[in-house]
Amino acid sequence: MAHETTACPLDCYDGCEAILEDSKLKALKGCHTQGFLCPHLNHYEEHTRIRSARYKGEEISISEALKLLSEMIDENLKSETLFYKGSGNFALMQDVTEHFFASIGATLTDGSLCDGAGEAGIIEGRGSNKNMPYSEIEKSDVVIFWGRNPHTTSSHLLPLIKGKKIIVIDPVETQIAKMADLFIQIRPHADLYLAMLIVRFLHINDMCDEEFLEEYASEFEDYYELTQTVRIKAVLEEIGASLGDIGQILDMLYNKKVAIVVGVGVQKYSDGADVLRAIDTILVALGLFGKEGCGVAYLGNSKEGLDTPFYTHAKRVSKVNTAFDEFKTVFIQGANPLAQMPNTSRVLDAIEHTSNVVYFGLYENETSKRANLVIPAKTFLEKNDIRTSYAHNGMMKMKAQKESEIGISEYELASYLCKVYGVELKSEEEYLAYFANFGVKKISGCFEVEKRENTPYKEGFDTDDGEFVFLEEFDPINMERNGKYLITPKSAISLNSQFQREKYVYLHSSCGFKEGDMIHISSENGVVVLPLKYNDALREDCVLIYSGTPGVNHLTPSKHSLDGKCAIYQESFVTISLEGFAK
Ligand SMILES: Nc1nc2c(c(=O)[nH]1)N[C@H]1C(S)=C(S)[C@@H](COP(=O)(O)OP(=O)(O)OC[C@H]3O[C@@H](n4cnc5c(=O)[nH]c(N)nc54)[C@H](O)[C@@H]3O)O[C@H]1N2
Ligand SMILES: Nc1nc2c(c(=O)[nH]1)N[C@H]1C(S)=C(S)[C@@H](COP(=O)(O)OP(=O)(O)OC[C@H]3O[C@@H](n4cnc5c(=O)[nH]c(N)nc54)[C@H](O)[C@@H]3O)O[C@H]1N2
Ligand code: SF4
Ligand SMILES: [Mo]
Repeated sequence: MAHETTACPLDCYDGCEAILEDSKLKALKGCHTQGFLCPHLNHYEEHTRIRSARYKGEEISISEALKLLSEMIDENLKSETLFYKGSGNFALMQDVTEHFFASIGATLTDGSLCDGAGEAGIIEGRGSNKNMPYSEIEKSDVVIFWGRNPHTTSSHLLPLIKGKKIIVIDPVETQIAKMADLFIQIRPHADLYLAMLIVRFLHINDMCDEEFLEEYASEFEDYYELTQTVRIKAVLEEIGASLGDIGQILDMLYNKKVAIVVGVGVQKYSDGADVLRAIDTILVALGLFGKEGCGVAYLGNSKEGLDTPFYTHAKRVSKVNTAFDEFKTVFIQGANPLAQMPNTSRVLDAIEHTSNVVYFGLYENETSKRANLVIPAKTFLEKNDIRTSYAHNGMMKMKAQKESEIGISEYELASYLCKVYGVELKSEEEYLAYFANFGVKKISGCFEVEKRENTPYKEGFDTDDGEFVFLEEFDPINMERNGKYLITPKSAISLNSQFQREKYVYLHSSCGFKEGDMIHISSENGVVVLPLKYNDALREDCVLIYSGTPGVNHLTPSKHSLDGKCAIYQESFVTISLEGFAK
């Protein structure tokens, strides 16, 4: 019997559609998936999940867990309960719990561990963050992968870029860098300068689209002046690019349909917003916004074009540096803050001083281990939902594929709590239908979010006067190295801290240490000790520890980006030594 399909719920650009057949997850082919899934979903059901609820280490039933949860909420002022949600499951019904907590006056979060700095920069320039979808990247001639690793994080883009000219700008020689027509192994945190210099040379070489600039970006001359403050020769030498590289970039971009595909690596810094704005400016100079096959593909807002049926008004604290111990009860859903928030020792100290820590998730991890109440969730295969993506315009229904005795869905949990506290809640079907209404079936037969455009900004930008707002000043990048750069990109075997976790530190083989040596890595925030593996795809001035590696965030600061309230994981330098020989 043919049954209805679901979609991968993970925090990933691709948002693949799938179906469970003969106990195996299979990809759909056609709308938003090219007939294959990635290792995460191919092995999804092999990962050991939490099977039962527990309180202070003792196994309890789900109904006992729910009762305990409501008692915890009752113990204190409602604002002393914090609802903290991560991105373990990206589907839309996941917010139904937020509806409950907001409705009773609990505290929620804002800010971002992910793409918030870059998004802020995009909004400052364009007035909104409307993304270039995959279907448009497919129409481009040239694709620049700027701090984005598609083989690991967006593999469904790869079939769409066959035959195109590829430029890669990354401190790591990634798989896509090996295939590229041009690869710039840039020094980390130097992208702002490179983006500014590209625009400067576009202008010098009369390659700018003057008509476009006059109509949609009339302050361009001022920006050009700003780019003149970057010293060409000295800066290029420092950042790992040459005049020849810039010349090649200009040749490859001129008169072409250009897609700049940007990831989160470039903006894990205090000035991350400026970086995205400066990258945008390259396409502004070329007049390529609002044109077919052209644009910047970053992480769009996955909820773009939708309204929420849920109550969301609440007092909020930042996700980056929340002081958990300022709350009596902390309810953590779909997240592992003890591994993924920056500055782990600070987070750990706060969690240990919080009376009630509730973990609602699928897997055991640092956070579940320290929670007094653990509630197992249902997997996406066992519940109904619907999702959208931050990289394409699809809307994917997620029909439950099987039943299970284990866990409770977000809707069931919210529905229990709403009943206890007299909060209004509609039926699950009504919410799902509400979301589905923002979708429309296209001629292709695929469902898409109706209000999203394939080529946004056709009639100018979404700023007050329709013009692009240029960067007017920037903080000069500190070219002094106080140690090595820490880069923490995504791993192919984990989805942040879900699934198989990495456990090594990676250094260039010229580092002076042996593979397998226990390396002591320290920053002003803390220390982690990890065994060494060589990776000659790295620059010699970089230390790579994948996101999700236990302990990595002992090294990272709990500060915010200047704009966008975003974590700045790569802002601090690290020093390395052999364990036992640390100063
Ligand atoms: N397999 C897998 N897929 C994932 C995830 C995962 O954990 N595993 N996580 C998901 C999530 S939450 C997100 S946000 C996305 C992120 O998707 P991506 O942005 O593609 O992921 P990253 O690996 O963080 O960064 C991409 C590249 O940026 C480079 N980079 C780091 N610092 C700099 C810099 O200063 N300048 C430049 N130019 N490049 C730099 C890194 O070397 C890396 O190759 O991936 C999603 N997909
Ligand atoms: N150093 C460093 N740190 C980083 C990053 C980095 O690049 N470097 N990346 C940052 C980024 S981009 C992100 S997005 C964050 C991600 O950080 P988190 O949002 O904390 O993500 P995960 O570590 O993947 O944890 C997700 C949890 O969700 C649970 N889960 C999965 N599915 C469901 C479900 O259906 N229901 C419920 N209730 N729970 C579920 C799983 O048990 C899992 O433990 O990490 C950030 N941390
Ligand atoms: S590529 Fe992304 S959306 Fe597709 S199956 Fe893998 S994790 Fe899920
Ligand atoms: Mo993310």
